[in-house]
Amino acid sequence: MRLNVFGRENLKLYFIMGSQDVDGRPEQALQVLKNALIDGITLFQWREKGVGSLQNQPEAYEQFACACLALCREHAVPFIVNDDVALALKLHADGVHIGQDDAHVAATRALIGNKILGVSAHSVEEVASAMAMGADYVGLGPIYPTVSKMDANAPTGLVWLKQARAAFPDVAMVAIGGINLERAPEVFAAGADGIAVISAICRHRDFVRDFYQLGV
Ligand code: 3NM
Repeated sequence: MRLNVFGRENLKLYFIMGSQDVDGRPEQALQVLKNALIDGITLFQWREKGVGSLQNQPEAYEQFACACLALCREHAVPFIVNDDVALALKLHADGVHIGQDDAHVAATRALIGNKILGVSAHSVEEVASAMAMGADYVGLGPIYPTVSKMDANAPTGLVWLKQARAAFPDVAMVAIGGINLERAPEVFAAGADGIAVISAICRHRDFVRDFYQLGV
C-alpha cells in the first residue's frame, strides 16, 4: 500500500512552470510561483524544458529546482518534477509527472516508491494502462490550443474529457492545454477534477484569485 496523501482535490488548480515560461528569467519565475502559492494553487509541477530553459546548464537547472521546491515546502504544496526522475529522487520531491513517451510507467513507479505519479494520457487505453501500472492521476490534453508546448498534440476539445470521465468515474483527472478563466467552468463541468495551467498564471497576475471567485 502506498502512503502518500495525494487526493483528487490536489488537482484543482495545478500550476506548471519553468523559467522558459517567464522569459527565461528564473528570478521572475520564482516571484510568479511565490504569488501563485500565496494565492492558493493546490499542486506545482516544475517543468524546465525546451527552448529558453536551463536544461543545458546543470548547475542553474538544479539550483532553480531547489528554489522552487523550497517555496512549495513553505506553503505545504506538493512539488512534482516533470520527467526528470533522477532529480526528483535527489531532491526528495513529492512526485513525478511523465508522458507516454517517457520512462515506462511501471518502471517509474518502482523507482519512486510512494511518491505521487502523474501520467499524460490520450486515449481510454492509455488511461487504463497508466492506472494499472501505478499512476495516481492522469493528465488529459491539450483540450484547447496551447502556446506553451511546441510539440503538443492536436486539441481534443471537451469531447475527450467527457469520454474519459464516463469511462473512469473514479480516476483522478486533470485537464491541460489552453485553459483560461473563461474556459475553466466548462472544463470542470465536463468532469475534470482540476485544471493544469502554464500561461494562465504566468501571464495573468490575478488568475488564481479570479479562479477562486468562479466558485467551480
Ligand atoms: N502538456 P498552457 S499541453 C505542458 O497536452 C503541457 O499534454 C500538454 O500550457 C499536453 O496552460 C501543455 O499555457 C501546455 O496552455 C499547457
